[in-house]
Amino acid sequence: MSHVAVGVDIGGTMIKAAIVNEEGQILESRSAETPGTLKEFQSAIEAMITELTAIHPDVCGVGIGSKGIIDPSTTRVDVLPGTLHYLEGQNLAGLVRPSLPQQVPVAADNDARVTLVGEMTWGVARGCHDVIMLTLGTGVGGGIVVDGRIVRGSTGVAGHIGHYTINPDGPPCICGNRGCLETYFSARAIESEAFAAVHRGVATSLLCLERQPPSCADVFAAALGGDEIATGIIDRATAILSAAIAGLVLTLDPEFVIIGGQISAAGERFFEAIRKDVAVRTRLLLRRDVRVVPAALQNPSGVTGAAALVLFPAQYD
Ligand code: BMX
Ligand code: ZN
Repeated sequence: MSHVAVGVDIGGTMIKAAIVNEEGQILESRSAETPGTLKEFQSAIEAMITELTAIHPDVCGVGIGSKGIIDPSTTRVDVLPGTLHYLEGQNLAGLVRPSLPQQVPVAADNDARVTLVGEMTWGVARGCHDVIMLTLGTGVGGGIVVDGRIVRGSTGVAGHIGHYTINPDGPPCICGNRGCLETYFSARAIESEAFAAVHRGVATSLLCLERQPPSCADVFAAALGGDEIATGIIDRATAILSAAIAGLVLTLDPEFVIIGGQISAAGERFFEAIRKDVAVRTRLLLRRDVRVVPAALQNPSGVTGAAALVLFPAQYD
């Protein structure tokens, strides 16, 4: 009989939990807006896991992907600036264990890294040796595979592509740096640009939206509808993203690049713009056009990868 596990994805906007089987299928799922306090977080995660394990009490464990720097050996959140700062110093295993029906293993790692684990287990990265993954969401997450193994670095921080310095004098970032990639391309960065345009009263369809300030999805939709301001915001952000990807490609020479996260649903026009710019920037040295592909496991891809941490522990320790 196929084992099942609980996969949990702790993101900047939503927290999600699901029962996932060994085929990577989601059997049950729950989600909630990311709470603002530890107490609210604890009750939200407890409610989700209690509901899911009431339906599937035979779970073999819980895997957790979270923003920030997570110590997989203890599940401690070592660093987590921004809206989830209250989790810093917490052991994620300790937060979920009270809701579990029996003593089962609890594993945790950075959310982008576990999303890549999902792609290595059931998605486009199966059997790959050298791959870069970016998760384009509230922030920009990263995961890197070199010689078939996930790169963690000397203290587990490796892969934080979102904090690659794009412009030394750029906007301040939650990580304490300035001009990080995610201050130019991420849902928050795109929404900040849209808010600024609306705030200045610029002629754009974004002004007429009922929901203010516009969401990242609203900006992409307005660009698709031909709105010049929205198109400019998306094109400028995408040009910076693809330049950063070109730098990563020449640094790591991956077989291909995977793009996941909520923004990857922006469609073929978005991917084509990235592929073209990355090719122009890297073709001479690389002598090939590196493939840039969407993640196979669509949202909530983070929960399936998280579940893989406990469904197939031997592969990712
Ligand atoms: C941030 C960083 C990463 C996280 C990524 C995606 C921090 C420093 N978060 O770059 O750890 O993987 O965002 O976050 O706290 P998400 O909100 O898009 O899931
Ligand atoms: Zn940063």
